[in-house]
Amino acid sequence: MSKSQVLFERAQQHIPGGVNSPVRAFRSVGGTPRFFERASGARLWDVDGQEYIDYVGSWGPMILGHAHPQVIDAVQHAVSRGLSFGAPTEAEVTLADLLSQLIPSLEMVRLTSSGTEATMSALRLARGYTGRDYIVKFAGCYHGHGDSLLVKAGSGALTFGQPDSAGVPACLAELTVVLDYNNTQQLAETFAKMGSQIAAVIIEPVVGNMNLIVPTSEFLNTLRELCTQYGSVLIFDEVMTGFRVALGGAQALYGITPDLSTFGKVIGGGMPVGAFGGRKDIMRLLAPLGPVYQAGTLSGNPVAVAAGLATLQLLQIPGFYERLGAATRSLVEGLSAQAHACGIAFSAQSVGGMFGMYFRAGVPQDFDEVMTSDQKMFNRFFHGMLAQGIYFAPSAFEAGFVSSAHGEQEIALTLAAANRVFGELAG
Ligand code: KE4
Repeated sequence: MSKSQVLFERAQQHIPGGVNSPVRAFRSVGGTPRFFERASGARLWDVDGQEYIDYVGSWGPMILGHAHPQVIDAVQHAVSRGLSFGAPTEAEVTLADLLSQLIPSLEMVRLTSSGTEATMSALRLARGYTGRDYIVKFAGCYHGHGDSLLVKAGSGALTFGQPDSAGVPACLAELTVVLDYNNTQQLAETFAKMGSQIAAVIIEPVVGNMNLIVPTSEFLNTLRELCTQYGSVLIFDEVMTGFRVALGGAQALYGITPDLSTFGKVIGGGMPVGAFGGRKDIMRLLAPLGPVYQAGTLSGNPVAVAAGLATLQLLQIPGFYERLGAATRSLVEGLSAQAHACGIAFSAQSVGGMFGMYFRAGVPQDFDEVMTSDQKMFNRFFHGMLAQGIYFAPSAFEAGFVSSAHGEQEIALTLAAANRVFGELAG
């Protein structure tokens, strides 16, 4: 037995499913999750000493690659001065100022320790601001595991066919209206019917949790117009897209100004940081200023903030996103070319440093089309690449991530491995 297998058996004694987050369990792809012991740049090493080129990047945070020296230095400096004070520090003010500078819609911002806290807090704030109860989300989008959002959710919930979690009271779930992503007509009809009752619409402006789905500009622009018309709060959940698809996030890429935005992942550089923020007139309702309560023992933690600040500084280097986008495009174009050469129904696309790949002929536009992808072929591809030392997300319903540490060599090695695996799949 491999050390990962031994550890996985042991882990299942006291940790449900042997993992601290379900999607890590390899349940949809089968086999044993790899237990990792170290990482550097674009590479991971598991407990059996196997090396992998990493396209999960801790599900997005590791945009600079693993263990970037400047991030490590910043964390070590912060750690040496104390781990947590539960009191304000200059670093979190600097991070708030920087986020507001890089994302102009963030007139004010509150830090949390996860993306889930950010989205659930943003929803509570929107309900408090509007005095309304209904929220709108889109099937296949995942916004963390807050009760109101575990309705037709994506990511791990979709992976395990549990888009609606047990334990969420029906009286709460019924306040979450679920629509179809990119269905502009359905959106307009829903607002015509109940717009004055909708507190907020929360959306992944580029979806990464039902694999990658790109919005149509008509859909996003109509959403913005309808929220403005009916006084509903438009929340861009940029936990994944923030600083991933562009320095200004998806809102910069598509030229849409949301009322609130949520962040996570990249802004912590691999450490636990989330954030939500936006219009001052809404954010002013937050305690201690206003009646909407929200809190967190480790919110703004100085060590986590140090990692985030060091990461965000490096992302501002001129040309960073051009290079990241080019590397990601070369990956998806190479994968598509090789699959097609082997006669495999395959498509792929990328937005900035995130990508989607689908075992279906065309790129999907919505949830229903994603579901027509050949999941069995994906699973065979996943394991074939894993055996070749290439680590993709262990789910057909997740996006992939490239870092600035993925150079020409890493892409070439990945495409060479894919050439072999596609050949086996076609054989
Ligand atoms: P966290 O609570 O996991 O930090 O963030 C929740 C969240 C919110 N919004 C979006 C758009 C997200 O993608 C996420 C979390 N993403 C998943 C990956 N698809 C995290 C991986 C996991 O659940 O283990």
